[in-house]
Amino acid sequence: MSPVAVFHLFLGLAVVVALVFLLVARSTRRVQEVDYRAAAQARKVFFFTLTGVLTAFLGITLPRMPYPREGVIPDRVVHVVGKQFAFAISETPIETDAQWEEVSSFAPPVRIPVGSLVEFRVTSFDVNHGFSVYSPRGQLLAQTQAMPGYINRLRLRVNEPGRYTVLCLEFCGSAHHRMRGVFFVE
Ligand SMILES: [Cu+2]
Repeated sequence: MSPVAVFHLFLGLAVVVALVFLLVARSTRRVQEVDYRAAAQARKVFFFTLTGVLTAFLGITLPRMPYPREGVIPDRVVHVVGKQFAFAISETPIETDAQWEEVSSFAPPVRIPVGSLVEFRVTSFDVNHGFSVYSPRGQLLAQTQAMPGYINRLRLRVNEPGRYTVLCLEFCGSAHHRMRGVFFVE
């Protein structure tokens, strides 16, 4: 689903929620007899339905978590370091500010064979950043935090060839909106 479609879906749902609130607010103007037994019954049905729906969602989504699993070896390891206001993305570790400068400003973008399972090892040299990967069609595929002092591992199988964009999803300062990176899948 494209980001614009998601935004429209959100707008539609927001209108529905606002209408429900309005209806409830209006309904409180009239005094009504309340059947407490029926209300308790409805609450029970609501509780069990909600629990069922949430359990089903957990069952469907938990196995798709993009975190490393025992015994699965990634095809490629890509090192990512965020720093105000760019990402350095490289297949060799980035350990110093000089290396970060070199990689983020001059190194050619990383190229990954299509279909690879990539493990991104993500960290930051200054403040918290958000590391998010967008497909060539602009879909948000996965994201994790880039945190100073930690290496967060994010795994992603890249099945679509093209130019992938990395954006920062954590407000990190004045030029946060310009903070981006790129890699290619081919
Ligand atoms: Cu940022």
